[in-house]
Amino acid sequence: MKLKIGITCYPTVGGSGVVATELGKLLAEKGHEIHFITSSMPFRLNKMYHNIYYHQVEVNQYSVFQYPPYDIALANKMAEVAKRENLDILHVHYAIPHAVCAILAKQMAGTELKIVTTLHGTDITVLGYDPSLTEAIRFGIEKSDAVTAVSNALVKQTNDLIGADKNIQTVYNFIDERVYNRKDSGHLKAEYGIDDDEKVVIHVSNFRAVKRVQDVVKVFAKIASALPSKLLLVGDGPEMTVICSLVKELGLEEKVLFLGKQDNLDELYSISDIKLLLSQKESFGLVALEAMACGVPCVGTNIGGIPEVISNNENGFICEVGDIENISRAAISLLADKELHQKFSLSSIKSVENDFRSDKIVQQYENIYYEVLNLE
Ligand code: GMT
Repeated sequence: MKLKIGITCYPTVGGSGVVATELGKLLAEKGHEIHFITSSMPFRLNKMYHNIYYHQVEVNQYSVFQYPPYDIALANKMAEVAKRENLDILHVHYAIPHAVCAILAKQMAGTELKIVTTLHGTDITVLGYDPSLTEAIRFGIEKSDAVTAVSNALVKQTNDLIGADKNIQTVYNFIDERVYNRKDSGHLKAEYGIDDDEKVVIHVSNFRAVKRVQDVVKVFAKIASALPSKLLLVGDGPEMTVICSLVKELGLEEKVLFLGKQDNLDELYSISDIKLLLSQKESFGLVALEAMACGVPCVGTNIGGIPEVISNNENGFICEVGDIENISRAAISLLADKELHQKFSLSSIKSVENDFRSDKIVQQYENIYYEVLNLE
């Protein structure tokens, strides 16, 4: 049976926005009717689909309110769309504010709408500095009809911190394998002025402090003193100024390319030899999965969901957060050993195919929808 599904996410926020949008697209390709209810057009919604609709949440600034009422405007829009379009499911990404808004919307609409909430880790990160939101997160989780989290680590962390009376199931993130595969983009390497014999190290993030981009630069300094290499820094964010200073201080200006925000990451991964994801918090690490799908082995930190994505010594290396020496050693050993690199590269692609295939993950979400609707 084809369903009418509403999806709410932060459309421009990194991984969660990407996963929510890609899921909507793939569900639409399977014949479901998809209604994005978001504050702006999801940035990956870059193609026309006859069965994808976009409902913009408008938040007005009133002089009497100190803060614009985004949550109420969203709940109102959710209720309006749910009633008018007769939605079966509202799939929201983040417990706060989205699950809480969905619960309010359901009451406003007075329909049989079912709410599925996916946790991406941000709720838990928020809780780390603002425990005053615990009750709201618990409420959002407990009142949802089904709750998923993007890794086993996040399920555990949520249970430990929130202790909600709800079974939270892991549904891993996925990539669109039609986009993320290794391509021949050798010309790019030359265009960036990277020599054939130089190894390419890549890091992609929103440059928040939790991503520890300084560690990436420090590790790269060691790699560059051992092997001819270049570092591609992709993305932008609050740490950028500090990173630029560090690159200068370490005398790496000629070896580090600041590429800013980029869309066609598959092409950049296709000229890369290794990826560094050295975060101190990461509930999944979608960027690692994207790189692995393009045959780029990753070195990641031993936190959150990263070890569920990167298998230590099989398709990459897992090291402790901030352990610059060991991370550098692991990266250099991989870059210097052609055979090992080839083995890890193929194994990365295989792991994405086996465990994170889009059709498998989309089916898991569909099963959850049918289950809450009693349509099994
Ligand atoms: O990491 C960020 O800064 C963005 C954040 C988000 O909300 O998109 O990413 C979270 O969700 C992604 C998709 O599930 C995960 O791949 C990231 O690991 C997770 N980030 C953190 O847990 C810090």
